[in-house]
Parts: sequence; structure tokens; C-alpha cells
Amino acid sequence: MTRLTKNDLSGLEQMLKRYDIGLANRTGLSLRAIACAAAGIQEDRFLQAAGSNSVYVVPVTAGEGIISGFAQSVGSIIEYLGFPANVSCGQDVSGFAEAVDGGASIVFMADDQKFIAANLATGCVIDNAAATARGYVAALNAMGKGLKGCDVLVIGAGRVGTVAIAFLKQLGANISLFELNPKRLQRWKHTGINIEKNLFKVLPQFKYIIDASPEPEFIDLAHLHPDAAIAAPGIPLGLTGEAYRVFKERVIHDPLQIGVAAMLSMAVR
Ligand code: 2YH
Repeated sequence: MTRLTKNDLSGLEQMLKRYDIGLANRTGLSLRAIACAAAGIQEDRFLQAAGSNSVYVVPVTAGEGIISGFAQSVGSIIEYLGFPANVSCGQDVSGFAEAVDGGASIVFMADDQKFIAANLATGCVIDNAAATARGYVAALNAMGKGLKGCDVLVIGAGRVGTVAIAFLKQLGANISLFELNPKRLQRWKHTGINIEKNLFKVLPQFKYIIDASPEPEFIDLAHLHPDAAIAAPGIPLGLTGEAYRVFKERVIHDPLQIGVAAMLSMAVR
């Protein structure tokens, strides 16, 4: 699993408005609307929840430790969406206790393996991988003005790819999957989705792509359909610099925003 770096998050807080405008240009939807589509809730219901929830983000030192700016970036995305958010002064268990004492109803925290939003009132725990998958599928669905009956290629059947496939099925897309790991591939046989063996041969045929792999820079300009739309939750980005420059306006990719926004909407649904 890719660990975010301080550089991935640099400027995120200051650029949220601009980021949101870019997202709306690409998809026709705001970050909040994409989050609500990911969770299947109405925006007014989400905004109502903003008035009755208090969110804390707790920095966690386990494993490789604190990522500078991580908790602050998560908090700033939550605030941007209209919810009151605090980053606890304490870390780990002290931070969690501080959040509960401070009246938190939702707590965000991440170690090297898992990033969760726990709703303390309902007892539901939302996993970042699942929320990210749903958020990026919702964004691609908006870009395609509905994916029902559309051919969608999913690259990677890890935690994100697996949930993306489930959501795409719900939306009525025809799903093709490329996955290098034969063990992972096994579970998708006889499930009605097409298994692709030669990625670079089939890539140019797809207008809708979800790159849920952590592989850097393997999709080149020559591999892409001229009208391709790419939702790329995987970090780092799978497109080469040249492919990204040409397709920039048709690529959805960020380090944290869609995942955190979808976690929040799923936590309050
Ligand atoms: O970046 C990560 C993991 N790779 C999980 C991401 C799931 N998509 N974790 C963040 C660690 C944050 C750190 N413990 C902190 O600053 O609190």
C-alpha cells in the first residue's frame, strides 16, 4: 500500500477551492456532490448532518509515524465540505480520548495499513479504500453521464478495485478487469466480468478506465482512446507525464480529497 508523503499533500489546503472547480469542470459535480453520489445520499441530508456532527482527526504515530500535514489536510477537506473539524493535540490513544471528551461524533485516523472514519454514535466504521473506490466511480459515472451499458476497464483488483467493481456493477456498467496477480484474479472468474490478459492491447479500446493500481507511469499516450476518461485513485499516477499533459482535463486523480469526502458522506449516511 502506498504511503502518502508530505509532498503529496503540499498546498492541498490552500488549493481546495481551485481543486473543486477543476473537478466540476471535469465531471459537472462538486466534491460534495461526488461524495454524496458515492454514499447514495442527498446533498441536503449531508448538509443537515454537518449541523449535528463534530469531527475529529487524530494523528497516529504507529508504524512509520506521523505524515507531516496529513491530519491537517484531512481536517481541511472536512471543513471545506461544511463540517466542524478539529485535529486533536494529542496523538494515538490520548488523541482519541481528547476527541471523545471534546464531543466528537466522527473520528478519522490512519496508520500505515488502514485509514478509517468511525461514527461513534452509529458504530459504523468506513474504510478509506472502499470510500475512495466509490468516490472515483461516482466521478467517472458523472464524466460519462451515466455508465449504464458502458464498457469500463478496471486495472487492479486490490481493496479499491474490488469495491469499484461492485459499485460499477450496481451502476450497470460492462466491466473488464486487468489484474497481474493470478491469486487475486481467481475470485473474478465466472462472475460475469471480462478478464483481460493483454492490458496494452485492450487499453485503446476503452473510453472509461479506473486505474486502481499503485504502478507508476505505465499508461502512455499511445495506449489511450482519444476520448478516454480516467479515474485514477492509485498513487502514484499510472499515466506518463505526456499522457497526463494531453488527457489532464479527462483525468480524476488526487491524493486525499475524493477519498476523505466519500468517507465523510458514508459515515453520516
Ligand atoms: O497513507 C497511509 C496509508 N498508506 C493508508 C492510506 C489508505 N489509502 N496512511 C496515513 C498515515 C498517517 C499517519 N499515521 C498520521 O499522520 O496520522
